[in-house]
Amino acid sequence: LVEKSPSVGYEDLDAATAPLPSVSKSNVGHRWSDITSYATKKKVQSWFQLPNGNWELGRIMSTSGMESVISLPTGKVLKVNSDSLIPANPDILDGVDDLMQLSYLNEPSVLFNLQYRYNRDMIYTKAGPVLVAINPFKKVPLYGNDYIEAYKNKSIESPHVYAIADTAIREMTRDEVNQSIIISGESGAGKTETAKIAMQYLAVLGGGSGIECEILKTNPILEAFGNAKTLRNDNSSRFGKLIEIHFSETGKISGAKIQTFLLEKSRVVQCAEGERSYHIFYQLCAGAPQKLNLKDVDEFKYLNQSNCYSIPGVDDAEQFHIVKEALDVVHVSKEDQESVFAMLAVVLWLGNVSFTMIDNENHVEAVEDESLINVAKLIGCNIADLSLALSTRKMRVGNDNIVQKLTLSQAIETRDALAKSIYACLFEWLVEQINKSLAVGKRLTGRSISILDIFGFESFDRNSFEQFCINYANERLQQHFNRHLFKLEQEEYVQDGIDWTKVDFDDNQDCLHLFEKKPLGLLSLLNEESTFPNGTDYTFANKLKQHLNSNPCFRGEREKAFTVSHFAGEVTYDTTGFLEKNRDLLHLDSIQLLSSSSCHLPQAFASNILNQSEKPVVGPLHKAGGADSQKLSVATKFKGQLFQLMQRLESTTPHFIRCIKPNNFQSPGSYEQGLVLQQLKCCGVLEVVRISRSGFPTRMSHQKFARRYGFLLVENAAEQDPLSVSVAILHQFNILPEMYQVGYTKLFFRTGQIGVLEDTRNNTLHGILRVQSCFRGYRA
Ligand code: AD9
Ligand code: MG
Repeated sequence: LVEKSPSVGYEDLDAATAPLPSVSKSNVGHRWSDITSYATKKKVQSWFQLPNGNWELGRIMSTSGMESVISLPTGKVLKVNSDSLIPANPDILDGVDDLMQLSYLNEPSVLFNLQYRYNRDMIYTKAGPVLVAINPFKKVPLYGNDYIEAYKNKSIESPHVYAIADTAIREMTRDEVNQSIIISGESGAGKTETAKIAMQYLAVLGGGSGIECEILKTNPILEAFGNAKTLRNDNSSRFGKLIEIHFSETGKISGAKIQTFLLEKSRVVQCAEGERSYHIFYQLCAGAPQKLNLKDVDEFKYLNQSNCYSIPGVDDAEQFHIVKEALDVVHVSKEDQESVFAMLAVVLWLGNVSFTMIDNENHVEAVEDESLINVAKLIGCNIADLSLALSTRKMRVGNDNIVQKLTLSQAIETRDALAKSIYACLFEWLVEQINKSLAVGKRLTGRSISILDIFGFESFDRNSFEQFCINYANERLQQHFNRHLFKLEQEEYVQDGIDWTKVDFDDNQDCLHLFEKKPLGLLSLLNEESTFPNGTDYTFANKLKQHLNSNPCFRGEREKAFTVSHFAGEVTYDTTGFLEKNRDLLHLDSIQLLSSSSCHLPQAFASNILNQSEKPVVGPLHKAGGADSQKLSVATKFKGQLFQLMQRLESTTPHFIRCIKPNNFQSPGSYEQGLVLQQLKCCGVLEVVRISRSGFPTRMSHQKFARRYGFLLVENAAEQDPLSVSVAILHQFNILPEMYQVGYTKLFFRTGQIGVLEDTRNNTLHGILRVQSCFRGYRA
C-alpha cells in the first residue's frame, strides 16, 4: 500500500487547537461520550450501524447530551444515540496490510479495512501473526513463478500465503524446528485452495528431487475421492487432511506423509438435493473403461437421488484422465487402479440391489438381478453368499448358532453399511498407497512443514454427529491457537524489555472438559450409551441432561437436543442418529464376505476393519451381536487422532491462516459484512484483536516515530537521538504513561494512541499548508 498524503477535511482545521482526548484503554465498545466534545469540534468520522446491521461511515456534526447528529456519505443527516457510535480510523490507515496497525481495532474498522483491500484484489491481510485470506471466487493475478520468485527474494512484502510458506521454510532452517501451517475456515472459504498455494511454493523452493511432483499429484487424487459438490462449495472436501512435507539438510523436499480425518461416509449412500456424491463416481462413469460395464450416472440409485449430476465448468471425463495420470505418478499400478475402479463399481451396483418380501413377517431376500450379479462378480464371491450376507444375520444364542432373517429396513441398512465401509476402506487404502510412494527410499527423519486443511467450526439450523465431532476438533485447535498467540505476543514485550505483567488468557478449557471429562463428559457418555444394546438417541440425550446440566457450557434442550457453548458461539445438537453413527456398525457377515473374496482389495479391507477392533476377533461366530461392539467407536477413534495431531502440532512452530468466505453464492465481488464478521468471530481473529487490546498492539521503532512526529516538537530536536526525540514527543502531547511503553528498540502503544498523534500531525501539516498558501496569496 502506498502511504497516502494526509487528507484533512475543511472542518478539521478548527480542531487544530482542540485539546487532545484521553482515550480509554479499550476501544471496541468504546464509549464515545469520553471524547464527544473533541469529536464534535473535529467533526471526526465514526461508524454508525444501519438497521440492516451494516456499518456506515459518518461524520459527527454536533453532539448534545446523549444525542449526536451525523452526516452520511449519501448526504443524509441522522440523529443518533452517541453511545451507538464507534470511532473510525484516520484516512491514512485505510487498507493497511496488518490490522494491528489500526488505531481503532473495533469491528467496523476491521471489516472496512478487509473490504477496502478485497475490492482491490488484495485478498490477504495480516491480523498480527495471523494471515486472513478472503476468497476472491475468481482468478486473481497473485500467483505463479514470478510471484514465488519475488517472495523468495523478498522483493514483495504484502501479506500472502507465499510469504507464510517462506517464513515457515526460513524458520525451519534457522531454528531447526518443524513448522506447521494451520488453515481453517468455513466450507467454501478457500482452505483447500490455500493449502495448494502453500504446497506450490514449498514445491518450487524445495524442488529438485522429483518427489515434489508426486506431492502435488496427490491433490487431484484426494479431491476426486474425498471431495464432492455441496450446496456451499462445488469442490467441498469431505475429510480433514494433514500433509507433512519433509526436507533434507540441503533444503530439498525428501518425502511426505498424509493423514486424513473423518471422511464423511454417509455421502456414499445418500446426499441432499442439489449435491453430489464423491467426484470419482461421476468421473468413472464418464470416463469408465468399458469392461466395468457401467451405466449412466442417472441409473445408479446412490447417484440419482439428489438430481445433480454435473458441475458447471467441470468435465468429469477429463478429470478422470487427470486422476489416472496422477495415480500413475504416485506409483499405483495399472492393475491396482483397475481394482480401485472395480470397488467403486461395487459401491454403485450395491445401491441398485433390491429386496423382495419372502414371508408375511416383513423378511426379505435380495433380488438376483444384474446388480447383485455384478456386485458378486466384482467382489469375487458367489452370488448365494452375497445374498445371504445382505439378507440374514448369523447369531449365537446360548450354544446354538442361528440364522436370523432380516426385515426390509434391516437389509437396506446392511447393504448401505457395506457400501459405506467399502468406500471408506478404499479411501484409506489409497492414502496408504500414496504414503508408501511418498516415503519409499526416502528418509522422513529430517525437518518438516505440515499443512493442515481441516473443517472449520460449523453451526447450522440442524446440527448432527458430524458437526459435534468437527466442533470438538475446532475447540482443540482453538486452544492451540490461543496458547500460541498469547505466548508470541507476550514474548515480544519481554524481548524488548518493557514493563509487562503476564496476561492470563480466557481459554476454552471448560468446553474441552465438557467433551473430554471421564466418565461424565460428552464423549464418554456417548460411548457408554453406544455400547448398550438398548441405548437409543433418547436415552443418550436424557443421560446428558441428567449428568451435565450443572455444567455452564452445557444446556439440555427439549426432546433429544442439547446445546454446547463453544468458543465461537452456542450450537444446538440434535442427537438423532448419534449412536448409530458413533457405532458405525459393519456386521460380521459382511466382513466375512469381504475376507472370503478372491480379490486382494476386499481381503485387505476386511483385515483392516478387523485390525481396528479393540480386541482381536476370534472367529466370526463367537459373539452374538457380532464384532460390532468391540469396534472402536468413531468418537474414540477421532479423539485419538486428534490427540496425536495436537501432539504433533505442539512440537512445531505454527503459522495460522484463517480463510473467510465473503458471500454465500460463490460469486466474485460481493462482500457481506455480517457474514464476514461472523466468521472473524468464529475463527478467533477478533479474539486475537481482543487479546492485543489488552496489550500494546501498535509498535513503531524509535527512528520511525521520531521521523514522523519530530517536527511537532516545540523545541528544536534536530540534534537529538531518536529515543530522546520520541520521549520529548510523548511528553509534549501529555500521552499518559499507562498508554505507552518504551522498549529497547520500539515504542509500544495502546490502541488509539497513534490515531490521536496522527490527527495532530495531519492538522498541523494542513495548518502549515494553509499558512503557506496564504503567504503565496499575499506575495501574489
Ligand atoms: V470445504 O470446507 O472443503 O467445503 P474450502 O476447502 O475452504 O471448503 P475451497 O478451497 O474448496 O474451500 O474453495 C472453494 C472455491 O473458492 C474454489 O473451488 C475456488 O473456486 C475458490 N477459491 C478459493 N480460494 C481461491 C483463490 N485463492 N483464488 C481463486 C479461489 N479462487
Ligand atoms: Mg476444502
